[in-house]
Amino acid sequence: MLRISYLFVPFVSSMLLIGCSGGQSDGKVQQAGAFFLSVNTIPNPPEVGSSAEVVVTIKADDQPSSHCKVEFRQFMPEMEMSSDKAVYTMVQEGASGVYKARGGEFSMGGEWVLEFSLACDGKAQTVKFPYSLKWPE
Ligand SMILES: [Cu+2]
Repeated sequence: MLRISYLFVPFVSSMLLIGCSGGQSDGKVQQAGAFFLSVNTIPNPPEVGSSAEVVVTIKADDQPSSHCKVEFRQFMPEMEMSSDKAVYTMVQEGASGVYKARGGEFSMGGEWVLEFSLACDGKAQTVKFPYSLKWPE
């Protein structure tokens, strides 16, 4: 009995680890000065051939930052595309610190960047989140 539970413990903890890293890839977090941006896309990851709804949650000192102006661009860093310059203005739900916008089509598989520009305290900052998208099978 003792032996069985001994074997069982590593199994359970590796399951927890898998669950944990899965959760992390759902929402990427980066810091810009005092602000923490957590980004999600629906679908996650975005799919080639369609657009995605982009949701960013901004916090400072663990509190929602509801006074930001947020927009983003999406582009492939390795090539120039006509869609590079499109800017999507994000709209906040109430004072939640959660900002949303639907971007443009992810027209190709490969490396993409979602580049957020946020102005929360007068000073504008940009943060880049990389996405590696697979061509559909
Ligand atoms: Cu491309």
